Amino acid sequence: MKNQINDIKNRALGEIGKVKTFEEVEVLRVKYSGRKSELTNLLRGLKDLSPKERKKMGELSNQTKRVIENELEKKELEIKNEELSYIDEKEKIDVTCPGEKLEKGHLHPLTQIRYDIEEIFKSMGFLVVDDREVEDEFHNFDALNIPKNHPARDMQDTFWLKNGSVPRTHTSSVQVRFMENNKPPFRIIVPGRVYRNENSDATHDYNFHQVEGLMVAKSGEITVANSKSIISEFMKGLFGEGTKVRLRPSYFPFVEPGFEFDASCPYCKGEGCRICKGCGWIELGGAGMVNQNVFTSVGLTEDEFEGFAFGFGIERLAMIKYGIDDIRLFHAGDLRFLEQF
Ligand code: FA5
Repeated sequence: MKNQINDIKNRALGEIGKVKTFEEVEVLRVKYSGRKSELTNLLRGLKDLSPKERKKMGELSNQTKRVIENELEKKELEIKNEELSYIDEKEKIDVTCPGEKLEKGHLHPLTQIRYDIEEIFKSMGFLVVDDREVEDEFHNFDALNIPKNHPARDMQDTFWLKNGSVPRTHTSSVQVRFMENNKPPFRIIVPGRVYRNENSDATHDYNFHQVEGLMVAKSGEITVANSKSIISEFMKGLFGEGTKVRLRPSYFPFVEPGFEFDASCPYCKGEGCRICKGCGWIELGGAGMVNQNVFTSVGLTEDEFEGFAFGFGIERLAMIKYGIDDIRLFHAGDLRFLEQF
């Protein structure tokens, strides 16, 4: 029996040495120290031994059981420590390490400048409005005193849709819609996307943004001087206090008189540089006193009201503000460009 007990002990210790998980330890506990273990079975034969031998074997088996149980407990502790040091290693936080930089997106430069423009005009009491991008011929052309077959239509190359609609060529169409539904006095700006059937180059795109404006009141209450002062305030707000504005006579069918607006170049302050092509001034958009034909086409009585309108290209304003020399960069989706804003 002594040999059998020693054999059980040696096998148990050998197997305990090899296990790696709590589950395996549990299997060995049942096998070597449980109520149905080999050792317990063997002890059933004690009754057949002499009293002296029974006592010796009893003691040896108890001692063996304790050794096996001790080994099982040691093994359990060992597995537990291994698990803890693995967790320690894996989840270790080095508080001295620099944190990971999170990539944060931001507004597109055209959206940023549009918000700036809106803020400047809102501070002068203007309302920001917009409407549909696909227009009918009446709102994009006819109501703006651009009759059919009039050469003025060629000034704005148009994408014509099969059903006769047009992706708006300017946001003046929204001003027509606004006047149809609102009686003067009012002052509005219309920032929005426009479309023109033309080739793109460094300063032209076929899809760009405009901010057009309209201020209307009773006849005699608004003059060209008002328009110059509002537009000067806008330019100073956008490009800085020192910015000067000049008007040049020009022609747009929806205004009379009409003019074009130039701002003094914010880079060379009028001295002449690469951005302003040496002339000290940058052409930014058109303006003028609203032609009375426009008022009558939206149902307002001729000569009852007067007002001024203006229209600028938002990309062009952004190019000047940020010193960008190619308009196509705005829509190219190149992160190296966009991340600079
Ligand atoms: C107009 O669209 C007029 N509706 C503006 C206006 C309103 C004049 C009220 C008078 C009174 P124009 O076609 O010039 O005008 O366009 C206005 C501005 O849009 C231009 O000065 C320019 O800044 C910008 N622009 C015009 N064409 C393009 C283009 N292809 N790409 C980028 N910007 C353009």
